[in-house]
Amino acid sequence: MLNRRRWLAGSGAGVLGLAMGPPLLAASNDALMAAKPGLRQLNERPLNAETPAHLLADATTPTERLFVRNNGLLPSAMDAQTWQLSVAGESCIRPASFTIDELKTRFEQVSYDLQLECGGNGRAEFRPRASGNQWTTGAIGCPRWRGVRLRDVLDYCGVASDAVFVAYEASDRHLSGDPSKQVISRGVPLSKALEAESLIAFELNGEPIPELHGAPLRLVVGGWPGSVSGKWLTRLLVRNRVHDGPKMLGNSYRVPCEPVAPGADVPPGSMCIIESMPVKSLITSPASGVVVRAGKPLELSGHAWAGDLAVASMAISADFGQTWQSAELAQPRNRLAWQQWQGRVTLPTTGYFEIWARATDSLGRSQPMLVPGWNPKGYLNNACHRVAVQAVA
Ligand SMILES: Nc1nc2c(c(=O)[nH]1)N[C@H]1C(S)=C(S)[C@@H](COP(=O)(O)O)O[C@H]1N2
Ligand SMILES: [Mo]
Repeated sequence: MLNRRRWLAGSGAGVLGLAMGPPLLAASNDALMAAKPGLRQLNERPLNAETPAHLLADATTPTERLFVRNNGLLPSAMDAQTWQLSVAGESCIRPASFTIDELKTRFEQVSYDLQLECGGNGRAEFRPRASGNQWTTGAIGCPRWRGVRLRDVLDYCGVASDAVFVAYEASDRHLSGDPSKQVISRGVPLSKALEAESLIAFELNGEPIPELHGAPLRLVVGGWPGSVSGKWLTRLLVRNRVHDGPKMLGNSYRVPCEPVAPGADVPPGSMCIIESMPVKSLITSPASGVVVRAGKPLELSGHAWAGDLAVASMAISADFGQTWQSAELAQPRNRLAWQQWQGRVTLPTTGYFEIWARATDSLGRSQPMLVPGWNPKGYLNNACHRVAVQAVA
């Protein structure tokens, strides 16, 4: 990491460390990724990594298997003892500031499994190609978060009647090195912010949130693109207009308001902010490429999720979609947590097969087989997941 090189260069002089106290440096990429065995690193700066489907079998995603999406560089300090969260904005009646201890003692603590999916998950399949991280299927997870409700903190500070949006600011560092530039500052309409599951979180899977995932405090707003779940949260803004921070405008996390032909030029005025993520599913077992027995039952399993909605049914096919059968689908642990499904197929002959899985949401909308709705930045690809299996005698 550039930062580490700078530090090493500085420490050669011998005085920097003494003059400035202990180095408040984020760990190197190698050290951070050592805690993520099996993840596929997409780039170095910023650091991004996705999880192969067969490593996502757990109902509650372990931290070591949660994908990583950064738009900038980690903050230089992430100390839970001294961290402050301030609440302000045009429509905040009583601006305030809280330490993490104050948040923990003043407000009820709650814990939910909440799915976190990058809006660009599946981007690699768009043609013409969309720029950005070439995520395949692995920018999704559903770990357990613990924190306080965003709405309780907003109630405490008072939300004026003209409030329409709640946005976050964070302390990660811009790639340009310019300290006056924010990496990302996004938000959600007030109604989403006030949902019971929208959290200001300080724990991930029972531990303090680790550096990569937003230590020591982050927002978690399940069911919407991951980019609204601000990591390294320093400030909340109650806004009287749609938030206009970095990555709210242009093609960022926005899609054409009406469908466009692949490759079309879309004027900014015709782009709409992404809200709920669409229905989607994963096959976590078997892993793609496995060799199985022909004529013997093959157990299938995975997860399905549908943004703000629930998944109503799950179908599987082992013959390229010519016939489908329904899979068993469990209830979510809580609203906005993905649901587990299980099925079984018997491959009739030896040879190459694919298992396809298709979820349908509570409004009757199913995943498409092919990449849907081309958009300039390649968001919202919820095409069915397919895995390859080779059946042998
Ligand atoms: N401050 C800050 N928050 C952020 C980001 C970021 O770059 N900086 N990335 C966002 C995006 S695009 C996603 S998909 C999620 C990823 O969260 P994770 O790295 O914990 O998986 O964090 C969101 N929150
Ligand atoms: Mo994202």
